[in-house]
Amino acid sequence: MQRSYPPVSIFGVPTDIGASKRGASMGPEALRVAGLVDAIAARGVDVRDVGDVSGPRNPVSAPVDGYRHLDEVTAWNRSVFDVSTRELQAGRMPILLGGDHCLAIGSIAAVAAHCRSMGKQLRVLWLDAHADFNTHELTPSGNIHGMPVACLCGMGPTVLTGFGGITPAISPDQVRQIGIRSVDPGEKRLVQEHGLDIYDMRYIDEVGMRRAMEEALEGMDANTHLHVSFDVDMLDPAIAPGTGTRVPGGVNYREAQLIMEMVADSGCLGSLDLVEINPALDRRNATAKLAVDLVESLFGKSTLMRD
Ligand code: NNH
Ligand code: MN
Ligand code: MN
Ligand code: MN
Repeated sequence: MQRSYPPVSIFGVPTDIGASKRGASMGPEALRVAGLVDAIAARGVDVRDVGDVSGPRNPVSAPVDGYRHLDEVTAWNRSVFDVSTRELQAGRMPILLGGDHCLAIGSIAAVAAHCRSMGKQLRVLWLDAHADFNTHELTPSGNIHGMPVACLCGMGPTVLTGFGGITPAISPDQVRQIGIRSVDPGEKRLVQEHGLDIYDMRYIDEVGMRRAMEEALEGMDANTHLHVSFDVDMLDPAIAPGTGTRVPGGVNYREAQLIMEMVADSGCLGSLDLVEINPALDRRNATAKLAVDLVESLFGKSTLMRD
């Protein structure tokens, strides 16, 4: 089956404002240097790099009321929301090059608003070692990159929960999480309370990635917009060392390829975040190169058999 993809717009968001380790701000250039744009173009997709958005510098300050850098996180996400909305309205698929994962608040709020206006169903596939479901009361770090899913579900400061005009932007039943293996104690309770659909590493070990992904993609149809939010720390640190919060026991190379191939086969991919690549911690850009390989599979560079 030959799939066709809508035109794609890539934009960089060079900040590490939601993390406490510096360096994810260099992620967009690392992905460009690894050949992301040419790799997508080679799949026959109309792809344009629209450049970087700008925002405040990282003041490296301590958390206030459980939030580190709330004003700056808000400013960056406002820009992300605006660019994502502009590209979606132009009929293009936005690909966000982070940057840390707090930026998914703006990108997914934009996608959710767009889906509402188009009468589309939204499904969010959250690929991560972490659930990112902390609140300012529960967070052990104050880092807002540990809070985006909670903010999108309406639990967070009003400056971060209202981007699309409707709060909450999404509900927990639209989210599927894959690769999870580090959830903080308070966060764990909140995740259970809200019934978040989590395919953690234990589950993947037991049933295999194929079945986990079949379940995660279940119920989608031609009217579904699938947003993939890919935090590279989902991957095992042995193959993806360039990230700020490494957790052992992650997704291996073939499992990661299978995730992307199954998303490609769904035909529903509508938008993508590529976040948490930290070149300062990487080995010769290996993590960015791996992310580019995986994106090729997301755009259908899969097996010989199925094309
Ligand atoms: N759960 C931790 C926190 O909230 C770590 C979050 N770090 C991430 N999330 N990279 O994906 O501080
Ligand atoms: Mn994350
Ligand atoms: Mn993570
Ligand atoms: Mn409160």
